[in-house]
Amino acid sequence: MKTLHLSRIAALLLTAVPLSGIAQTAALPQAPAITAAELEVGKKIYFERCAGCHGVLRKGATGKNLEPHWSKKNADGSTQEGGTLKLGTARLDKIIALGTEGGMVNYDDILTKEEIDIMARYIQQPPPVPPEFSLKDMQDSWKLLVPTAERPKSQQNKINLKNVFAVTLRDSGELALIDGDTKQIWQILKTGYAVHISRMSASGRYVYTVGRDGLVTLIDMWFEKPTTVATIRLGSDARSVDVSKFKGFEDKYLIGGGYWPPQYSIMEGDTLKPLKIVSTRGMTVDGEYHPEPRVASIVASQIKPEWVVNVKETGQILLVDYSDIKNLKTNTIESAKFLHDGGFDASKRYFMVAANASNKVAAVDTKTGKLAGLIDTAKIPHPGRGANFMHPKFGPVWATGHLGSPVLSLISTASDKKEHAKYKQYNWKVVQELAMPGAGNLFVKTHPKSTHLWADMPMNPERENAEVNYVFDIKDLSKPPVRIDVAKDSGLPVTKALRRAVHQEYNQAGDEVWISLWGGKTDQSAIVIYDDKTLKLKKVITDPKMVTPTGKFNVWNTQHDVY
Ligand code: DHE
Repeated sequence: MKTLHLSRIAALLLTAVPLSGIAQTAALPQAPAITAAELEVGKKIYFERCAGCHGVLRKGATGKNLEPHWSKKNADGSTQEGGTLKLGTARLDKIIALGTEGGMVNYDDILTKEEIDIMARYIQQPPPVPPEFSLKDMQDSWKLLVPTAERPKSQQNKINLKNVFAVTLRDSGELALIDGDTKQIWQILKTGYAVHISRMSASGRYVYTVGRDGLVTLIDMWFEKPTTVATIRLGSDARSVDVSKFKGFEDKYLIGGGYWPPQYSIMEGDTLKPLKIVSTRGMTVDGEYHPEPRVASIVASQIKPEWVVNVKETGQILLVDYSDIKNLKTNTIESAKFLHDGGFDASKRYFMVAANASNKVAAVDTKTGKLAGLIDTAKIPHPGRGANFMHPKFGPVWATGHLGSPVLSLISTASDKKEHAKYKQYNWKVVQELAMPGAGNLFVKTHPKSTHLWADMPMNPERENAEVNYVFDIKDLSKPPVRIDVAKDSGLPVTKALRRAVHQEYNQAGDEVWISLWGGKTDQSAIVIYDDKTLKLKKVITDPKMVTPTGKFNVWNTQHDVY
């Protein structure tokens, strides 16, 4: 058996992620041998790299079930059995190193051979169960660094806040705030481990970020320099936050969605003081109990005092009414399992959410509180927030890309406008699939002022695909898309690690597109900016601190759901 060098183990265990409370269950005698130190390494790597797709309890979601042994009843009454023990170390080694056609990415450029071997043996052991996280735990983790009374009463800087971009620096656990007008880095702030998304307060003053370690950071942009004014933990693993946006509730509440424990938490918007936790454990749409239904995307309605909370494993979409937190009213909408990311349609009445491993998109009518449509799509839809535009033939459509299929799907969305009545026949159907050169797309984007639809493919294993974007002409979708080599345009040297061109974001004016180059863990990288009309390179923002940039959130567009 290969052993891992001790200093490497020590380095791996130096972590900001609060894993110490996760007790490892007893080793399985029939599983391959693993030392106590290797178990700790496996636990850390699993949490950081695998839990997002496979679940903490390894019951599977976007990724496959990774329990040592599982059995399930098929519809015809037969029983199917499987598990990591059955696959064995050699096969698991290969899957982890090289990935699979099913969408599992290769880890041979991220993990060492020894680490891959540890992981192949680690996942044949039973999953350790992390501790729960109560309101008291949230309270204890809460740091109000600058009380509201000590904050500025007006904006103390000359920055055009509406055009600021909050940029995730994934592996450095930081957030860069970039002035979209001058394209200068305004400030880089420490945030949680692998900070995931940023959302803006309804007023546009505050930025909220959430990290994979469950840490929420509240940044006030009214100071001369952006300042972290409060932090709190939601648990040990989280992905989503949003604010209360309805009139009268601006900047009042924040909601955070937990992966572990599976629950959502409501906090005061301007202080992060914890107010309430609601568990999402319960029954799937198929009527089976699930112990780990994680909270995926959350979005704030602008037409009601409600959040749309998408519960991944159960396929239940919750409309949570925040007008009375003490007597919380929740409307539960049945859709399809494995809910993940999504965004509003152009009218902002319908929320479109991917049920990714079910190959479906659900459309929620936030006005009536009902499911408007459940649309079959190509494999593994992954929209980000999606892209809305007028299709020359089918009227208003919302677009999603696919992680598992080389197409973009255009779904017709309903509209109250009289002149759109003729498109009703197409509503909640995939009206067109646009061919992409491969699978592995994560994000698509357009803007109401644009005639372009941008699509990335960062999870495609080929360098020539992962490092580029494709741009479709919305006025003539029969034209082949234009290939934009983002990595090449950055002017940065070619590195061993892929420089994945990921996530597009428009500036406030809607005439520039910003794309991140997600490079190696320590490589200097860049944000590459294009003129949306001419598709010509406009500017490269690079800096020694620009390491692993991924998601970017323009204040105005995020605040107003413009995409
Ligand atoms: Fe994300 C959004 C979960 C991996 C970049 N990601 C989301 C959302 C969820 C989610 C639930 C929706 C939040 C919302 O709208 O409220 N992401 C997960 C995972 O579980 C997964 C698959 C694995 C994991 O371990 O986290 C995962 N995500 C990634 C990445 O590896 C990405 C590409 C790079 C990174 O920074 O980690 C990544 N996810 C993003 C981005 C968004 C996002 C940029 C927001 C898109 C937007 O435009 O709103």
